Amino acid sequence: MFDNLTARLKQSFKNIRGQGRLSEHNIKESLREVKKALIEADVAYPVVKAIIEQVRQGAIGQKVTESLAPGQAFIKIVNDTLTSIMGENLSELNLSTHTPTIIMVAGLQGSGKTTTVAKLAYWLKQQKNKSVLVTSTDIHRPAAILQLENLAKSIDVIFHISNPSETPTYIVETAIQAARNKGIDVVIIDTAGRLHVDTAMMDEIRTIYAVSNPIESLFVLDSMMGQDAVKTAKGFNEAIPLTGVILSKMDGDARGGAALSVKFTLDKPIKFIGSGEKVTALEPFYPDRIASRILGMGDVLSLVEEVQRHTDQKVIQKLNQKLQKGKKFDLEDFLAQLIQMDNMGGMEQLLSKLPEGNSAALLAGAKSTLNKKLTSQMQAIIRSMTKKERLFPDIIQGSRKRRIAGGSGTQIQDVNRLLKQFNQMQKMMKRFSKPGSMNKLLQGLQNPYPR
Ligand SMILES: Nc1nc2c(ncn2[C@@H]2O[C@H](COP(=O)(O)OP(=O)(O)OP(=O)(O)O)[C@@H](O)[C@H]2O)c(=O)[nH]1
Ligand SMILES: [Mg+2]
Repeated sequence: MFDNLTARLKQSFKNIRGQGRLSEHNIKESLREVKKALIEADVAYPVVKAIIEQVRQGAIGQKVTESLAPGQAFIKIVNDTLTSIMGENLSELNLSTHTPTIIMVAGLQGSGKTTTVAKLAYWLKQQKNKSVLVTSTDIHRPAAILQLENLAKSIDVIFHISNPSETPTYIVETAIQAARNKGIDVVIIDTAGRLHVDTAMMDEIRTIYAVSNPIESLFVLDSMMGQDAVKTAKGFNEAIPLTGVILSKMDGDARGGAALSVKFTLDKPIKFIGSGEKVTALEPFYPDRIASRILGMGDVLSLVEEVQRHTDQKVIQKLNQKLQKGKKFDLEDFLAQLIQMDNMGGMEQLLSKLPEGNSAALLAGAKSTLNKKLTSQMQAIIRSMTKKERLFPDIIQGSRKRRIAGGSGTQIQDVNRLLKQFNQMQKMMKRFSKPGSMNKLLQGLQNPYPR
């Protein structure tokens, strides 16, 4: 996410290093670079202009601050500007209505609406402790209703069954009635995808809006489509009053255009971002954290939150106690860690949130080797070991290796690589088991601007 933009912006900051203080003159070159980077990232032109102007004003008006070097001061100004252009603060989902709270999603074909309905239902259930009912008014695409039904089943959320022979009005009315009868907190309504803003489909979505009278009408915007999608959102907003946007597919090579353009162009907040096909891949949109991600400073807060949300604290505590007692990290522990990583959507996604710097460098090596496919392969290898082998990895030699490779459908080299990675992990764990070392790691994370 944002890789290109991040790299380009970094380049632009280089020019300011070593300057005495910020001035109209010495920021000129950097501003030009920032502008180029934003345009390349497919940010809408009026937004680019607004950002550049705001950064310029901020830089010139900058008092000489003792604590920040000019380069850092400039980065901070860009950071603050990007944050404000994206809406400054988290825009929360409005749940403060009489139950059931009605939420509807709309958007272009294939933008990720149905997936997002499931993600949102799961998020409401997990994070807000809400009971949720979902229903589909997509009577146009065969299998659309079944798709939602399967997703609902997978997250154990109530699915209100509908049928292509029914009208959207009937579906919405019966779904809301069912939710009332069952005392459900939130109803989420999926709608059919629209190829473009055509009259018949727009009439249909207007009807669905009128019948359901939702407190939240959310536009699911495929971030890979960039600022074009933002324009379409404007068209939708003329048909039904949108209350916010969910950016989907932020895990792809979205260049940042959509994230930076939505609030300014549409004057609607981004409420969530989706970053994967799994139902867990949804997070609230914090403009400040995203700005930090864009600037390559990582996103420590989301990272910490995500780790807490997905890790089994008991497993961690057990491991900590074990290490504190001076016991060795073994392959059983390694397996437990790999499983946790999977729960977190893979190492890759997690590490993308780390700031660059000392501690990230330490993990950068891991990033290249620990992709998702590999973690499941690694798990398979460990599962093919005997208990004794897991506890005393040193005994894994020639014939054992061959047996393990055979059992896990891998090659001897794969087993060797896993053992090597395990050794590295064991060393790292040894370092972290010393009192105070964890604090040091955290300090590294909290100082994204090493001088
Ligand atoms: N990588 C990635 N894929 C996503 C994300 N959200 C949705 N998808 C994928 O995008 C495709 C379309 O998703 P759907 O949820 O069916 O989209 P839709 O808007 O309901 O599509 P229609 O109902 O046909 O208009 C599916 O293959 C999803 O798995 C995301 O955040 N990241
Ligand atoms: Mg759909």
